[in-house]
Amino acid sequence: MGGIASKLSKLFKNCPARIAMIGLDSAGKTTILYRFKLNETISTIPTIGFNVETLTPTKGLTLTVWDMGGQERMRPLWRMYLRGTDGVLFVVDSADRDRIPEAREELLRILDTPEMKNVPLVVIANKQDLPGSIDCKELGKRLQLPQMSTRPWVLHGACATTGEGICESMESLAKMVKEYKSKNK
Ligand SMILES: Nc1nc2c(ncn2[C@@H]2O[C@H](COP(=O)(O)OP(=O)(O)O)[C@@H](O)[C@H]2O)c(=O)[nH]1
Ligand SMILES: [Mg+2]
Repeated sequence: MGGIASKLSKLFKNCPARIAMIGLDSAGKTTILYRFKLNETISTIPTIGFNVETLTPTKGLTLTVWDMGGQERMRPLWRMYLRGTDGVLFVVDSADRDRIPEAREELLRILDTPEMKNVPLVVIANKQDLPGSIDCKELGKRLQLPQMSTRPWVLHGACATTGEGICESMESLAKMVKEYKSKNK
């Protein structure tokens, strides 16, 4: 099968990248990480009310991962972790309709910082397998993605439990990060 792990090493071989992987709790972030078949243990930096995982699924690719939501006072900390970010992976539970507005708010809050200006965004519309999940196009609208003027963004439907859509998301991410870095550095 080859799998996502070997794909990742190819994608990011000549493109070292620092990626922030974020989303509300239960969106599916840990499940996606599991698909990368990480051998190393995830290092968690515990701060009261704010757990950040920093991991390297493959040489050159650094992921910082945390659950967002209801942590306005943690904002200075996010900003510290966001410094030097080359791309954002935003994971959404497409079936959790009630929390889409909250997800949108948190996303906009993150992107609306000087550190994140024009940093490319890949949205993973996760849990597409669940009945009643919102389709990609509608989710994009609800997250107000079309309103982003200068930021490159893309949205992929996915199912983290089967792995569907995860490869595609990482391919887009690698491509966009490459473009971003060639323009900005
Ligand atoms: N049906 C379905 N369940 C999923 C999917 N992705 C994750 N889950 C489940 O959603 C729950 C939360 O996932 P988790 O990865 O822990 O979310 P996190 O809080 O963002 O790390 C777990 O029970 C997962 O098994 C998916 O694509 N489809
Ligand atoms: Mg998790």
